Amino acid sequence: MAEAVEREAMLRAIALAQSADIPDGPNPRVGCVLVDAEGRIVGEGVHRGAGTAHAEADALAQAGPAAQGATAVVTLEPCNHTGRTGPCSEALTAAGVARVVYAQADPHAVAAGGAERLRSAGIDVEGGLLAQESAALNEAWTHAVTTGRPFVTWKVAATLDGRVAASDGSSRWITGEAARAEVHLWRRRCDAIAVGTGTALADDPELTARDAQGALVGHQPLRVVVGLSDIPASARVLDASAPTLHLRTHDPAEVLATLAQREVRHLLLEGGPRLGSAFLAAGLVDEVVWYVAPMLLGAGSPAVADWGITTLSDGVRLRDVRVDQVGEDARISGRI
Ligand code: AOF
Ligand code: ZN
Repeated sequence: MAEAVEREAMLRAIALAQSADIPDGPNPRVGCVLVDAEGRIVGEGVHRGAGTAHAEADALAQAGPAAQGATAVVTLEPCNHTGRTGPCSEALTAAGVARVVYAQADPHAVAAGGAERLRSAGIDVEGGLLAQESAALNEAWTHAVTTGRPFVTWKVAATLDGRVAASDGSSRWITGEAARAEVHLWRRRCDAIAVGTGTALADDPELTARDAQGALVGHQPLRVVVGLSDIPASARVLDASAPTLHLRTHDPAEVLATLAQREVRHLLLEGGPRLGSAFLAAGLVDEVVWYVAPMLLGAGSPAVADWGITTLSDGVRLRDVRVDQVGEDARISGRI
C-alpha cells in the first residue's frame, strides 16, 4: 500500500487518540485505523481508559469482516499480554489483518512483544512511522512505564519576590483567576496531587479538580499528603470528593515507589516549600510550572526551602524553557 496512505492513516490515528477525553487511570492514549487494499478506511478505534477495549479491538469491532486483508495503523505497538483485556496481537491475527504499521514501540515491559508475535504469525509488520508524534501523546505514561516511577510536575504560585505566603500565613490568592483555572486543568491531567502535611494543615486545601463554577469535574486525581504529622479528620483533603492517601514519610523516592505501585503515571506536586525542595534535592522533579504574580511582599515563606545550595554554579537551571502570560500573571515552565 502506498506509503502516503499509511502516513495519512497514522495522522488520523493520532487525531483519534487525542480526541478521547484524558483517559482516567493508568493507560496510554492510543488510536487505530484499519485501511483496506484500496486505501479505504474500514474501521477506526480509540482507547478510552483502563478496563475498556484497546484501540485495535475497538477498530476491529467496527470493521467486522472488512478487517480481513486490511492494514492496521496504530499509534502504539499492539500489546501481547492479557491484562484487563486480551492481547491485541492475537485479535489482529484472528481477524486476518495482513499488515500492521505502528508508531511507538511499547515501552511497557508487561505488554511488549506484540510486533514479534505478529511477525511469527506471518503478518507484515513495520514500526516507527510518526513515532515521535505518537510518543508525544503519552509523555508522562512513557516516562512512568520506562523508569518505573511517575513523571513529576512541580507547580508553584509565587509573588514577584518568590514568596508563597505572607508572614501571617495568608496565601489566598496570590495568582489571578486565569492562572487558578489552569491549575484545575493540570489537576485533571494528572493521576495524583501531592502536598506536604505543613501545607495541608496551614492552607486546608481541597486538592480537587473543579470547573469555573466550582463543581467537581469527572475524573478526580488521588490526593496525597506527605509527612509525619496527623491530619485532622475535618481537613478538606479528607472529604468525600476524592480518595486520599497519607504517606507518613519524608522520602520522595518512597512516595514515588508507593504511587508507582498504584499505577500513578503523573504526579502533580503542589507544595509547600519543603516538599518541593525535598523532591528537587532528590533529583525527582521532571518538570516545573511556575506562576509568578505581579505582587510584592518583602516577607513571608519563600517558594523553595533551602536545600543546601551555597554557590551559583550548583543552582538548578531549567531547560526547554517557556514563558507565557496567563491573565496578569506569568507562567514560566521547563524541564529539569
Ligand atoms: C491501552 N490501550 O489501546 C493499547 C494498549 O491493562 P491493559 O490490559 O488495558 O493493558 C494496558 C497496556 O497495554 C498498556 O500499558 C500498553 O502497554 C498496552 N497497549 N493499552 O490501554 C490500547 N494498545
Ligand atoms: Zn492491546
